[in-house]
Amino acid sequence: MRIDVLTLFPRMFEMLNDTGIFQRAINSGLVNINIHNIRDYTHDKHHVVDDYPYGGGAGMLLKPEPIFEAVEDIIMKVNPQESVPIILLTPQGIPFSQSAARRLSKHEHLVFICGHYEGVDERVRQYLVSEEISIGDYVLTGGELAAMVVIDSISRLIPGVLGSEYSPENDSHSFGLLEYPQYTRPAEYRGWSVPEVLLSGNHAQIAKWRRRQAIIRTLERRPELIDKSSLNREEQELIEQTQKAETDKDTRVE
Ligand code: 6GU
Repeated sequence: MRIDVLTLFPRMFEMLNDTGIFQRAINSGLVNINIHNIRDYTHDKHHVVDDYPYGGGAGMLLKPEPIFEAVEDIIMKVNPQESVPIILLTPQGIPFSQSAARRLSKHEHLVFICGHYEGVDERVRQYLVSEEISIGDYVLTGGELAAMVVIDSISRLIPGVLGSEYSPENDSHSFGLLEYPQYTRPAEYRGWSVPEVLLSGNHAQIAKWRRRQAIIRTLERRPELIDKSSLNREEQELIEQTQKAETDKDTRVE
């Protein structure tokens, strides 16, 4: 996969080159990340990238010309025929999700534009960008950290990046539930024991326990995720029982 990032702060992306998964992704040649400074696509002496909003108001906006020229330059050099997602990182975007990560991980080329200041000229959104992504309902100073979050989650889904011993199928969110609790040695630590079933060697029982724990955890922390997963009848009953137990607890007179 080739990833191009347009930013006013290229140095923020230096950490991608010398950390964990990324080093592996980059060294293996599976992911090729190119960082471009938007300022390099200006033509004036002072390399101006922003300007005042028409109609007045606080803050500055990113000008359209350097962004259009940077994206066009990248696309023309790489493969003018291919349709490449041009992604703007902005708090106004569609909330990012594991399913969006899976969809984007199937592309051979992605372009990310990191928004800054108070925003970007609307024509960038209308005539250049193919989708807008937000990483959550809070405001960051710029799109750079968001771009790194999105790039990390996409890269780890590319076959080979995580190594063969790891498979992303069991990750939280990948089947619509949070991940079940996990334990490693020792079997007892400070008097806290690992659940008996995990030591039993009974794989069917273990799988059942894990599924149950994943459901309970999701119900407690992220009940809105539950509808999205496909549950069998036994699991539906488990949810009803758990919800009933919660209701009984809430209404009990102490
Ligand atoms: Cl993508 N950008 C900015 N500036 N703030 C955000 C965001 C993106 N996602 C959540 N907050």
